[in-house]
Amino acid sequence: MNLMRKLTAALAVSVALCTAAYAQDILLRSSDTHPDGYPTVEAVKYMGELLKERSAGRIAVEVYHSAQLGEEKDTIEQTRAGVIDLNRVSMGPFNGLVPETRVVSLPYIFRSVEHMHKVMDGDIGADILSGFEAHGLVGLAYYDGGARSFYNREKPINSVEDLKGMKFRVMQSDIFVDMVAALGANAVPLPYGEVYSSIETGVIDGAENNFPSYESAKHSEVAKHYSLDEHLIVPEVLVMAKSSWDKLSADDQALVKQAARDSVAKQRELWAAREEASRKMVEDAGSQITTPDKQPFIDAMGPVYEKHVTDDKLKSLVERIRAVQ
Ligand code: GTR
Repeated sequence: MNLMRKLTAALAVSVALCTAAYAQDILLRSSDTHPDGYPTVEAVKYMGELLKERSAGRIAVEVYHSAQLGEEKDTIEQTRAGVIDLNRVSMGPFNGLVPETRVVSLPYIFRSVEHMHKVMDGDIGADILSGFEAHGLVGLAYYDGGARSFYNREKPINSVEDLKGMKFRVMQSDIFVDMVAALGANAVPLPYGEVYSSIETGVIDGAENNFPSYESAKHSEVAKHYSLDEHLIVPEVLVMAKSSWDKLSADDQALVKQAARDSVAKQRELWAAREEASRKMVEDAGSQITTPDKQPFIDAMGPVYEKHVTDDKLKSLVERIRAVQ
């Protein structure tokens, strides 16, 4: 009887342990440079809600917004090291690491946001996403980042000539440095968090970004001239640490991938609304928007393509992207 009781107790403990192991929460920590409420931050939160619901509470996502975990270049390294599980970043800062991301960082590679969607939602997008795997990351989904244009504290920009000799901050990638040089201006690669004070103190004349970043990072307070030249349409990407991914069961991996995919439509919806709202906000606060003829800007990009589109893989990606109607 005594033995029976002991056996039953032992069984109860192991059942409890198994259940505990099964019910154990998986917490995925996610990084974003943008403030709370920004479309990318909200989209990853939404993905977290979907995951929680679909895993019956086992998997949760915690979003650390406002660069709480660091600037993008650093968080990319921390994600590769598995310290951060998820990271929502621009494709730009990946240029030195993941060669496939270079093609979407070429100026005027996309004719429009619709063209970018078609490309990224199809085979080419899938090929680029799989390029992250060799670098300790799993590419989960693309988000919208709209079009990026130049803004500055000095004067309205109506032509390429107006940019001559000016100093602009760019994301940390050699392609963007050469892009600015091709326009006759000077590029200063800096982390996002240093842009406001660098413009304010006159270390640089301006930067380049979409309306929601220009507005939410308050660059619009210190650089009132925004010129809609739309030289870059760089998608945002959501990546996961390969080591965090490998810890998940195949079923949970599928849940994560699907929730990420399902957050894309939500992000696009939030993005469209925020782009319009941000533009209105900065205009109301006194920003002057000019709309220069884009063709001379496009024509000036020849040297950037000549220098950076050299290997066959990139050449074929450029051709494939251009062929998408
Ligand atoms: C934003 C982008 C960020 C960051 C930033 C920058 O548009 O969403 O991920 O790359 O630009 O310019 O550093």
